[in-house]
Amino acid sequence: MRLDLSLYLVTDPGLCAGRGLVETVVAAVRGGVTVVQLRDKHAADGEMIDQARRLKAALAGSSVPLIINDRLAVAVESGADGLHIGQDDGEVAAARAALGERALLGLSVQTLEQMARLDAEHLDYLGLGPVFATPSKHDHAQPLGFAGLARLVAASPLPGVAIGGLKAEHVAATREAGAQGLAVISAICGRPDPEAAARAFFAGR
Ligand code: TZP
Ligand code: MG
Repeated sequence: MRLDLSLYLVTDPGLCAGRGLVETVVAAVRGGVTVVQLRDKHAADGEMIDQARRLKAALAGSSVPLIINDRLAVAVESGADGLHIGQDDGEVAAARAALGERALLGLSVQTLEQMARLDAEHLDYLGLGPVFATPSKHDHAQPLGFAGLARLVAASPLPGVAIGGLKAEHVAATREAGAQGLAVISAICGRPDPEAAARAFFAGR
């Protein structure tokens, strides 16, 4: 599947709960979201597989890939388009071997040290952040700011999507830092109108 990182929505069970996960995602995609990541730190695998299948069905006919956070077994079982893992979520090569060549595989990178020992051969893109401190991830690393983001992008052999406290007003600065797009939770999921919230990211382009 073609990967357009322009606006990457990461779901959150708390923030999306109000109007329902599928409804929120469908609205956000109408507003221009180009990638959806299903992220739920606490759901059982079975529940997440079920959610992934419902999301995959809702996204059928769109060109928006569905990526699973952390859980390789869920990505494989659910028929999702890919997996996103962190630095402590196992070996990139093992994930690639289990997923196959066609799946999308992303990795979170927070530091230049992590960038230096990247297994880029097996990866499609990187998540770079957090740009700002955010309540949406409790254990996040030291914020990079846009200068730190630019340093990571400059050292990266792969396309990067920036994450962490990003809002529509940060599109220009994120692009200037060299990232291909913005990944967000609360700027879309936590909004009363996720479609309009997504659309706002394209307002100045
Ligand atoms: N990884 C780094 S920051 C973050 C994740 C999953 C949370 C981003 O959420 P928000 O609400 O867009 O700041
Ligand atoms: Mg993880």
